[in-house]
Amino acid sequence: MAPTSLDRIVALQRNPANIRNLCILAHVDHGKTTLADCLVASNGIISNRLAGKLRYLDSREDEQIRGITMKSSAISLHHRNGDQDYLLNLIDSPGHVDFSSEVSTAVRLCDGAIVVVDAVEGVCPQTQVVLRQAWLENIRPVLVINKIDRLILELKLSSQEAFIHLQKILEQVNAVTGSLFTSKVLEERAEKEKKKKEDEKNEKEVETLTRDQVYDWSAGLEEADDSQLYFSPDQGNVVFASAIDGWGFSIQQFAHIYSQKMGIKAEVLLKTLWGDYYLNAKAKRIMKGAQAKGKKPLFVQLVLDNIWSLYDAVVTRRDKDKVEKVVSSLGVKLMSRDSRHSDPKVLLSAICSQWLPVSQAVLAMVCEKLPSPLDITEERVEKLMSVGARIFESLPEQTQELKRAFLRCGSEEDDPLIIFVSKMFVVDNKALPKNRQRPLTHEEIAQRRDLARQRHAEKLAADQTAAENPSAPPISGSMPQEGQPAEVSTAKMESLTLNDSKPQEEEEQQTFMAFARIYSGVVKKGQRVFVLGPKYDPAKGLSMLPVGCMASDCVPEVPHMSCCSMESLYLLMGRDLEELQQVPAGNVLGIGGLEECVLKSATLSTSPACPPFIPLNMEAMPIVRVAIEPKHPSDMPKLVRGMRLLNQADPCAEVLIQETGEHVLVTAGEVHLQRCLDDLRERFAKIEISASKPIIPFRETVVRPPKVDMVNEELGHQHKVAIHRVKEEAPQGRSSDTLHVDPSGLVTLTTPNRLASVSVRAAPLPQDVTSLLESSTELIRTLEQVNMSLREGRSVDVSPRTLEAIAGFKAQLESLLQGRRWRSAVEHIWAFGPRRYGPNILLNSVEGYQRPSVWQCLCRGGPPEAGAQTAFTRDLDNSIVSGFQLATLSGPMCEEPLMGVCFSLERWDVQSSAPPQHQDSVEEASVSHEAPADCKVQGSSETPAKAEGPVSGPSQARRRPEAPPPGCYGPVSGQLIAAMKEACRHAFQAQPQRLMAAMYTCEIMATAEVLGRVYGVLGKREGRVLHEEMKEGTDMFLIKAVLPVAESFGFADEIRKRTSGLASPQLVFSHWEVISSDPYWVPTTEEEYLHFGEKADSANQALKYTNAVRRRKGLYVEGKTVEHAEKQRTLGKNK
Ligand SMILES: Nc1nc2c(ncn2[C@@H]2O[C@H](COP(=O)(O)OP(=O)(O)OP(=O)(O)O)[C@@H](O)[C@H]2O)c(=O)[nH]1
Ligand SMILES: [Mg+2]
Repeated sequence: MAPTSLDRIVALQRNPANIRNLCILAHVDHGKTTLADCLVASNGIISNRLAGKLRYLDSREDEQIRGITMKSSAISLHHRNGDQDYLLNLIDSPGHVDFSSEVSTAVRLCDGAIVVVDAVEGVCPQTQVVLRQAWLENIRPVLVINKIDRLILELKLSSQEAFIHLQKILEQVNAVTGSLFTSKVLEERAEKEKKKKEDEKNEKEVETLTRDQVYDWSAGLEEADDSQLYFSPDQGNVVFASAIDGWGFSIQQFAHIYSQKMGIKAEVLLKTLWGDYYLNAKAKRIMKGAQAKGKKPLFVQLVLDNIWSLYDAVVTRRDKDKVEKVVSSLGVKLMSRDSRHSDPKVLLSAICSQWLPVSQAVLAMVCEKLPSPLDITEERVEKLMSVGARIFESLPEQTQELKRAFLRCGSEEDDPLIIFVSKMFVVDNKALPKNRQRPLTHEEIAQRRDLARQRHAEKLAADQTAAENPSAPPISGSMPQEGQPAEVSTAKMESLTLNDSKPQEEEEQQTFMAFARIYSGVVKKGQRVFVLGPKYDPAKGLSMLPVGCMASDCVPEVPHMSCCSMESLYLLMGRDLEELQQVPAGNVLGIGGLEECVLKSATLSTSPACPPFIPLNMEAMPIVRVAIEPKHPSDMPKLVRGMRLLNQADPCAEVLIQETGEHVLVTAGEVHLQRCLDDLRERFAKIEISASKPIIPFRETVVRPPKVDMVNEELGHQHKVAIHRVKEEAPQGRSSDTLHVDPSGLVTLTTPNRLASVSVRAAPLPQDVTSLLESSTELIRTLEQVNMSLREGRSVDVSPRTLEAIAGFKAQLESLLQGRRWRSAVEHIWAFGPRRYGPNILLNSVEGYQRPSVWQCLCRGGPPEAGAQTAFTRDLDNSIVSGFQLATLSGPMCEEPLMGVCFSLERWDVQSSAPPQHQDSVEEASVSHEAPADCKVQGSSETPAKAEGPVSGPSQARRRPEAPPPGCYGPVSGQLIAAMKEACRHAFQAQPQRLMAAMYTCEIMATAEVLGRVYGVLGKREGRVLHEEMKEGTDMFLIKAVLPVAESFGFADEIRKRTSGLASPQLVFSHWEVISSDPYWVPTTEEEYLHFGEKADSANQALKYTNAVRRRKGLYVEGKTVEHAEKQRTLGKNK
């Protein structure tokens, strides 16, 4: 079949009812790209023979070498289904966890998805993730159960066993969607209740929002329609396939075949083919209860048995006669080279791909079951348009009107243009249509043929003359031919050769391309549009811009908005691009020339009323960091540029410059890191680079004092030991009367000018609270934003859903923080940190100090009344928070962020003016040399780049009443920040300190033979097996384990090597775990001396990690000196 012409595709683009935007999603290696190959082959872009082997959409070299997909790429296909022509914009996505951000970028642009599941492996971790992603984006999935051939050839299941196995897989998939659906229905139900309640409240105006509500949980589930939701072959949303052998079918096809053969109605067959029905041959009737009566189910008898016997004849027994019979009964035509081929699989796929072509089955399902761009639901549009905590109804009216444009998906001139760019990617300039070698037209071929003949004739003639007249110089081409002078012909040849070769330089360059979807309007080449950043506020834009303002006008400066023109539009065709003049609504396209105004993703529109789309749901968290430097220092500018490009081209990679000046690259995992480094070397920087060892993140925390020592003996005085150390470690030169640590761990610190003092105590938060804080960062961030607005006196519309989430979060915290120690702690939360949303808490335990609660958005009655304290103290509130933020951002052990620590401020004295003896005391205490160090906190030198930092500095200074304190100390607010920070650090050190390590979870599937080796590798790397189970119906074991990130490098490779490639783990970041050993432990008791020796020099894992981090950061590390070194060498004499 010839490839579909560009004109045809352009024509199809204009009919959105027949467009399907879809992506292929699955766990790694379940066969997405192989399936995509089959679909691409159906359009004649690659040959059927190569389908499954070529992996056409894996266009990168490393993708081909490693055999995994690393980026999502799109291709437009044409399919004729019934009497309708369809345009399918297909996006293949990667399945490896490291690249799950690429999946997010693909899912956003689609309306539907093909979820592929391996028939042997079943539902795997990433399958669940992609199903959830599809769900979150409200796109409809269909299912392909792939690799059925493995059930026959590898697992050697009988057709009956395979049927049971397939049913189980279907159940597993449906269980995942079912749980997603249930939680959604319950959520909606809760929201409805909430609305009802609010209405009632408005009427009565008595009840508060936070009151607990009692739901009838089962209600709602019964009413909700879930028939569309589940995968079921009789619904037509499941295809069984073996992409590698090129076959696939839905039960519709078999129902159709057998209704003709057996004279049973197709509808009846459709309902009974998948299920507990059997065929009563005598009565020629379909009966229920196959299992109970021990009969063969219809699906086995009519469908699977055929396939099983085909494999048996062709692959297992190689029975030529039988094959011939089958071939003739199926009406399949075979080429003799296929039937003679030594590999039976070739013959098999030749038969199967004609009998049950997988592309037919899958594409028909896609056309029938997936929605077109016109079917976009109101719910999805509202979700896309409502950024953050805002409710759709609170958007400006003009913005709300755009919803209709989304729903209409119109391509008329007056439809507003709305485009979403989900990622930027690079293409080689070579691949651009303008630089590509276009295929020769017939005339050109004829012309070339003529020229070649002519050259040949000239050469012959020249030879002849040379032979006749040996003295003449043998210049070929100098002989004028009949009717055509020689000069012309050579000139032509030169021009042809010139056309073929491109300038060297151009070949090396890259072009950025935006991966985008157009939701409304029609985009034309050269058109100017507004580029709306994620923080753009349409209300602000509309108020600042004149009415009817266009992107082509000269627009005033609006925050987070810029203008750009669409330089070029492309149809994405896998490895190729085709240039387009305009693209109507509902299509996926590539846009060139946006690299200056779009970093990773953006919303483009001709209307300033358009809101930015909600950010992508990123599943992967960048966690692996490396510092990068060029091999030759002079290449630094190239590296900086290269890293900037890489940052733009990769949705997940982060690039930053650390305080130390190092260029750091943060990636999702080892494979991703490798790809980013390759990209830097070969594409973006084109220099030799060296990368440091991965920088492993740690967290610092405190724990309850241990009850037993290292040899499990009861311990009573450990606490005191810790306090001694704090005193010893107090920085030299600090007068001890500014710092006081009492035996219970309360640290009191006075500012250098003696005007203020703070008393802080640190305590570990319960583990559940820390996990809750960690999983609620988004919510805390929203809470902080709302509080910020309230503080500034602005009112915000917060959606009831967000309010409810905040109330739920508070209730959860209250239920977790129980007991005497935490009494009314939740009410007294002052701040979260670091960065105002981290997993540490600052508590207000100052008697009599009242401040607006962090939960003030929950009480509608406005901020509570201020307490008895002076306005001056409240002005300094911010300094305390900033000090806390700084302290939690980098801890005293190795300057890593804190986690799970609660600091409670128990006393806080501030004198608003200098006491009379102030000057004297300063001199007496001789702390003046310290002041600069403390003042520094205000500047940027001690403030890590990312910290929101001492935001209060200047503003506090302005607000500060009365005379400033003596110049050498700087403003009170600044000193307070430093004092608070130091107090927190000392309070932290007064408790038993521990390091926390980042942990991966990994699921490894392995056969029984290699199980032992897998355990070996896990054990060596400090991994812990959580559970192990046998996968039903297979001889595979599924092992779930946790592994410290610090030990994970090379883990996947080692496992693969040790098991000869039979097991390959996927590492996903899961949580932080306290390393139980104390890094500062020294033997104290007699037993400990006995057990560990005087120097206790057996490996202390925590100390090893701490020292490694300190060394990397250039901090002081206590080194071991060799006390008694002896030369071990024996010097030979007279040698
Ligand atoms: N036996 C069998 N193997 C298959 C089938 N389909 C794909 N494979 C093999 O499975 C492996 C992975 O196939 P891919 O198509 O690259 O898988 P993928 O889902 O695209 O993988 P990622 O993109 O890396 O997530 C390849 O070795 C294929 O040959 C099938 O139907 N049967
Ligand atoms: Mg792939």
